[in-house]
Amino acid sequence: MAAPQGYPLLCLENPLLDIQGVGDEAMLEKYGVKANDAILAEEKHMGLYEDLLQNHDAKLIAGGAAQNTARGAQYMLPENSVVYIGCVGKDKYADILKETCEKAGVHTEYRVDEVQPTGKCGVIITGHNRSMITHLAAANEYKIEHLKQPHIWALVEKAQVYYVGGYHLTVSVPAVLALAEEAATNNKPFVFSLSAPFIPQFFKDQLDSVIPYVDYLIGNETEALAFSESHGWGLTDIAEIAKKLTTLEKKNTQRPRIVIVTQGTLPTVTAVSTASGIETKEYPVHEIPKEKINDTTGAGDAFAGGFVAGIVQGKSLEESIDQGQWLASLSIQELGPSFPFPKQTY
Ligand code: 26A
Repeated sequence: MAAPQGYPLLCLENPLLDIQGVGDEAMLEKYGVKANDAILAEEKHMGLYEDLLQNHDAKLIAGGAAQNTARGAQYMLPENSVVYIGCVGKDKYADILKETCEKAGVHTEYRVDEVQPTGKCGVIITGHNRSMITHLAAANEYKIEHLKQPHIWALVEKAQVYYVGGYHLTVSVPAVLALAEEAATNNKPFVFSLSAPFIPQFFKDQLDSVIPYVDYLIGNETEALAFSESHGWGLTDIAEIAKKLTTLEKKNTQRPRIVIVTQGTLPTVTAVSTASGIETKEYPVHEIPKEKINDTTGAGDAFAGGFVAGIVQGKSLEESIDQGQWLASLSIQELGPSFPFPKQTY
């Protein structure tokens, strides 16, 4: 049952089940992937999922970048704070995703596709690297008509903050823009993640259509560099790229654009456009001892979760970033994009 008062945070993207196993160089070579890729699956990758399950003792873990972020945000917020939207199939994998969200207290409003199976992400772990190969399947069938149904749109209207993963630009730009318009028209924060270098590289036009609506743009250093390169900026300094991103067209002029670039264990860089110019800052991460790192898959999603929870709570930029870094440090001590139970408090 949907909460009658709605959910303050609404997230949209691709619900995926992660099939995660340990591989080696030979396996990466077999599928023609790099150690740290995030790509869409092609025909040559279709055997990967069975291979992971049969030969690499793969684990099934709830994934989908923004779905991880939704669970992360709910981890830090009062009950009934988050609703997540995306498209799944009619199968066991969808049941796992729904259950994981329910356990985390995230309300789901999935579109259920009758034909395609639930999307999956094959994750090949080699050391501290992870290569992600995504077969979107049902996740690719998300339709704006689902979002515009009266009972779903009512949740959109009641939401106070929106979080959309850039990965959704490969699926439904109209759905992303509908949320973006709702946010801009009503001066509600629209938070957007660049997700992966292939988004600015290969979905540049789609991305450029959404950027004017973005209040908080989150990415990591490789995504920022990919943005600079695909836009021919010739910039390689992260702070310079972040600065320039704040100057791009903005629809809602009541909010400055804020750009946040994470860099693994290096400090997080922010840029904010103010009346007196563009201000950049650096925030050190919450470093944990190397031996406590279990798996960094989803570290960025966890950061976004803690961060957006701060925005929902009306916290300052500094506090919101600190919450993101705290949640990321918890997540990398777990297997996959997960959070410790019993709950730790910030
Ligand atoms: C469209 N693509 C490629 C994707 C994804 C994705 N989530 C949505 N769309 N490719 C990988 N992921 C998710 O990223 C998380 C780690 O950050 C994986 O499911 C994984 O949980």
